Amino acid sequence: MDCLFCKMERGEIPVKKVYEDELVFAIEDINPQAPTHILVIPRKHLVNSLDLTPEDDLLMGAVYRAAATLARERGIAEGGFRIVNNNNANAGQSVWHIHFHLLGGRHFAWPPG
Ligand code: D5M
Repeated sequence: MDCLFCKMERGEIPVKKVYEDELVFAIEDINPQAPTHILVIPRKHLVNSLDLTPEDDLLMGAVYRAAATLARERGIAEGGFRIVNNNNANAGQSVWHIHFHLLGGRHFAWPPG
């Protein structure tokens, strides 16, 4: 499949995985928007949250637990962090394989831009 994150998952594009387990892996974002900006990526190819089915409930738990583990490892847990998932055009989704941005290390405004 011609999908950037699937190619990373299969090892066809070399990338440093900063976390991995059976269900997800994580990489540094190429265009960081905060001092910590990591992408938590399900191994399974789903386009975005609209593709989720009940069989992905375990996967979503793995995503959030991986993000929390990474937040603690990077020292951003107590200060505060965001987990962001962009879905479709208005949200700015640019890679069509579901992924979750872990952002931290600075203050974030609300509402988001
Ligand atoms: O987020 C897609 C994110 O993917 C965006 O923040 C850039 C990142 N990206 C794109 N290509 C790469 C590579 N090769 N390595 C690391 N990060 C990458 P979205 O929510 O779809 O806009």
